[in-house]
Amino acid sequence: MKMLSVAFSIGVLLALASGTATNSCVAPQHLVSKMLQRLEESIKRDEPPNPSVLLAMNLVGATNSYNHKWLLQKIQEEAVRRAQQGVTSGEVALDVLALLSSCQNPQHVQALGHTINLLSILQQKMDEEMASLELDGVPKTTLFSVSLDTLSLCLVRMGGYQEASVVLAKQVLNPESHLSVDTRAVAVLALRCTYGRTELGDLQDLLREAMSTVTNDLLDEQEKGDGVIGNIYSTGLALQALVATEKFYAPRKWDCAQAFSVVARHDYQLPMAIAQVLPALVGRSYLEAADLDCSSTSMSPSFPLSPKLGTTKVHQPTPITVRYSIINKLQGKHFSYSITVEVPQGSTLLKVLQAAEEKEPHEFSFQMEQTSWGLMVVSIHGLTANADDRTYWQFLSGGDALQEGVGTYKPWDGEHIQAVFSTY
Ligand code: B12
Repeated sequence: MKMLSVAFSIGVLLALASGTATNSCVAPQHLVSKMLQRLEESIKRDEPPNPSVLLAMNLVGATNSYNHKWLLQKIQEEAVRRAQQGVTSGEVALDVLALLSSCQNPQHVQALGHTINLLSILQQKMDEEMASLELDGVPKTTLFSVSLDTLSLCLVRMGGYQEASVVLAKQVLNPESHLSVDTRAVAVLALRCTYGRTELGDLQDLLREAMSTVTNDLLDEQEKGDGVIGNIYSTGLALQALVATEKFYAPRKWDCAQAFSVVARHDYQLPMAIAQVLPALVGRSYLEAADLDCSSTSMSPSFPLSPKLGTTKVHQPTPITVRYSIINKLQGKHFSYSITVEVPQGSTLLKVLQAAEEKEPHEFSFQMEQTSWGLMVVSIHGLTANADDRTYWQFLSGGDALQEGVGTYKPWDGEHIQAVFSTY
């Protein structure tokens, strides 16, 4: 059943890709199928619905499953629920992109007996981001989210996106900004949208310069990284940016085959990571979220979302020793504690944190929150990260920031992991 649905989705995908994709860069079909299947299997009825997953499925044309329908409905319900509780600008923007790509009107989101206007909420959130940028030089959340906001508002042609694009363009052009590849990539998608919607010569010049600078930097990074742009998890968004901006780095050519082969070699597991890279594999990007053809109404057979049958491992893996330190030299009463724990080989970093807490609960207590990328550590030793202060718990090994969170990173024997209270 499951294979049938995926096969059907791929059929739709290929039909769409051959009919509409303008970019010659399309990854091998088996890679796209594998990633799509993983993405569809990640949809769990007992977990919060992820708008980035729906957006990616729509962009590759995998829209005709009951799974898809279920996800859309849950995202609408969650949007209504969150509108009453409090939500960040980026969260609203991702909901808007997911709904637009499902051919739903974000101005009338109906669920749970209420109707909300997501666009007016987004507009208001964007105003708050811009006010903060003007006052403090930093947004209320992050420039990553402001880029998502700008892209969403631009796609629906709602006010505010041109001013925001000017800010984003200046930020990406400022070498002092030190923006991550992920942020620069989403900013480029937003700028590309605005570029296509403005007649103002000065604005076009600024946007062209910003897009050309960033995309050439991304291509340089790809050359330097043998196909990887930034790290393996930022590569997805970077590929989307390159898909959408060909004419801004022309006559330079993009070796998309090299980038795709890097993606093919990496065993992506996290739904978010797959959702960010998948659209680029079929020559698409978030820029096309509002241009999709939703006329097809037929449904593929549903496949039951049964839990995977667990394979119980019987052998006991050998233990490894990991040193773990927690350091706060930033706020309140400074502290620094270290501990050495034993965990089975192949354990995630989370196991190390749990073992440390079990051994010395007074020092190594910690708390986590579920997010779209999995479990994020929000508090250690009673010290809690705070978006208003822009503080967070950063994880490092040998002085380098880890590229994965505690739920997936697997420490090696003898490794020293540090959790350092930091600002972003
Ligand atoms: C902004 C950002 C942050 C900010 C979030 C601050 C904030 N209040 O907004 C800060 C600086 C705190 C952060 C921290 C980390 N991040 Co970060 N982050 C991002 C970024 C650039 C954008 C996320 C975002 O805002 N999305 C839009 C909003 C609307 O969606 P959202 O679902 O609500 O976003 C939330 C989650 O993304 C969550 N989050 C952010 N980063 C991470 C990382 C992990 C592992 C988890 C579980 C959650 C999480 O915070 C967001 C706000 O609440 C992404 C890039 C990307 N490609 O997605 C990287 C990214 C998600 N982060 C990453 C990493 C590795 C980390 C750290 C582990 C780095 C480190 N060495 O310490 C830490 C988390 C450590 C911990 N305490 O558990 C990786 C994750 C890769 C992976 N395989 O898991 C990414 C993909 C960057 C990359 N290319 O390497 N991050």
